[in-house]
Amino acid sequence: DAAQQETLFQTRIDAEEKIEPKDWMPEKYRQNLIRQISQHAHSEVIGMQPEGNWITRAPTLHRKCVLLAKVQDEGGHGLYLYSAAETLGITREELIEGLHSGKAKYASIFNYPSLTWADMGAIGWLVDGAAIVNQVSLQRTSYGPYSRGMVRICKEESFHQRQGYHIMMTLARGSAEQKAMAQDALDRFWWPSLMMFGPHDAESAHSAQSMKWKIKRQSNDELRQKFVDQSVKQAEVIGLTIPDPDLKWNEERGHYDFGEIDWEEFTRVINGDGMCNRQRLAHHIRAHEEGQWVRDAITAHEAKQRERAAS
Ligand code: FAQ
Repeated sequence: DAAQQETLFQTRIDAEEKIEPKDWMPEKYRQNLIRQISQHAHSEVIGMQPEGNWITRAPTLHRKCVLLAKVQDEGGHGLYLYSAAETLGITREELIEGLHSGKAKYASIFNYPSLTWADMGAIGWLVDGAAIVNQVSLQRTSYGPYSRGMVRICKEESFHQRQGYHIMMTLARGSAEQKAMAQDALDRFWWPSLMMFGPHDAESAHSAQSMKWKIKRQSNDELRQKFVDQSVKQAEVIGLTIPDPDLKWNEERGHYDFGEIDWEEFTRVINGDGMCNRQRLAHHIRAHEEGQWVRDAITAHEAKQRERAAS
């Protein structure tokens, strides 16, 4: 019966077995995974916009090639993740509909504008940096297709992080104006990057169950702390200052203490009222509508192939 199946399922999870698409799973496990993976996929795809904004204005041909490749990678990550979500019995159309209707979320960070070239540095360094900390942990998630997707995504993401850090390093070593531009990007992206890890553990609606099912392997606060600890040294090396007067090494804890996130801003942005929420969604809807003829052409081509194979 159902209770027995649930116990057996938890035994498999506790034994570190991966759950595969055709295995029995509790309905809430399935729904929670669809929510998290779809949010993750939408983030990758919406995340192409802030950087896409700078491809035509990259300062050198080399930087342009790198940025172009990076943005394409994010689109690819979105596709792996949509495929992983589809193995749970939801269609691509339903997933996109969830994004367009506002039912499904995507990472709050992509609702902040990219104002200068230095933002390409800050996004790669901090946003991809935060994404990696989270995704390295998710490589061990209990759902097989998600876990395997994360392994590949992490490899690409670490290159993204380094290209961003390299932009910041170059600007920080440049003229006074360039260094100021890098500092300004850090000032604007620091706090939103910390918000990427989600609410405090005590406030996190899904954490307890997701940790039990090993969908999540480390908590929001644990991962955020890890990110802060690694970023402090990286900022020091390039001579930039993290905009947090409360940031201080805590010998006893063996970690940096840091200031409180503006949770009112966080709530506002995840509920649709950030600086760029409307623009990001409108852009996605327009691109999706403009791409309808491609989907129609593929469907027509497939139908023709099937017809030919049958005759
Ligand atoms: N933004 O109970 P929790 C990338 C939502 S990296 C928006 O703690 P959970 C790469 C949460 O979904 C970014 N919504 O939830 C890239 C839930 O929503 P509900 C993508 C947020 O799931 C780099 C509610 O609040 N990475 O794209 C945020 O246990 C550069 C309650 O929160 C991932 O998605 C937020 N920051 O923990 C691309 C990683 N935080 O139920 C381009 C996978 C929370 O109300 C350029 N996801 N929410 O609909 C996760 O690890 C988890 O879902 C967390 C949240 C940790 C994000």
